[in-house]
Amino acid sequence: EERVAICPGSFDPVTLGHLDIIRRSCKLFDKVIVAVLDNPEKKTAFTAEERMDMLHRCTLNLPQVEIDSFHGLLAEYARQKQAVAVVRGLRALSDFEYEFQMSLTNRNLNPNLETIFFNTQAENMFLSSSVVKQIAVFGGDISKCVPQCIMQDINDRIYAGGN
Ligand code: COD
Repeated sequence: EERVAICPGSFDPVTLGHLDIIRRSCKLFDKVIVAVLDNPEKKTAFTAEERMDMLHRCTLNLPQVEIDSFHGLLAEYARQKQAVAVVRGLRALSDFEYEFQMSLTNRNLNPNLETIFFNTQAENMFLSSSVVKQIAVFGGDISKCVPQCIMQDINDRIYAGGN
């Protein structure tokens, strides 16, 4: 039977930190659904469609990956997809409390759902979508933060000196 995992997130935009977690999930699961939270109340730099399109372009080399979006509860979405696990990344101790609470909540809502954590690679320790946006707004170099294929999308949208 096919073992499905979900990598949920905002991916606003996807970074090399996200891609590392996605790639490593592919080693453990038959199918990895990268699920973009589509929450109109949450202000994002990119629409859900744009975030999915960037994810798609960055994961063409990973045949097990499927890009999707979801709204509402992750536990419910996981049930629909018959996923056995949610995969999350942990950067620092500061990620722990939020992640711990989220995993307990998700398991209360869906007892069949396990959350597993991958520790970050040292070079991605301080990398987040927010950091990428902060660098890009001032025209800084984001080439160590995101894949080449989406750099233009980010600079076009974020760089304050652009048009
Ligand atoms: N290194 C390693 N991992 C990283 C790095 C990095 N540099 N950067 C990000 N990651 C990991 C994150 O730890 C996370 O696991 C994943 O990549 C996605 O990150 P983000 O920041 O894009 O995603 P979040 O944290 O905004 O996603 C939150 C959810 C959308 C999963 C959450 O809000 C949710 O499930 N919402 C739906 C409502 C719900 O079900 N709520 C109940 C649960 S409390």
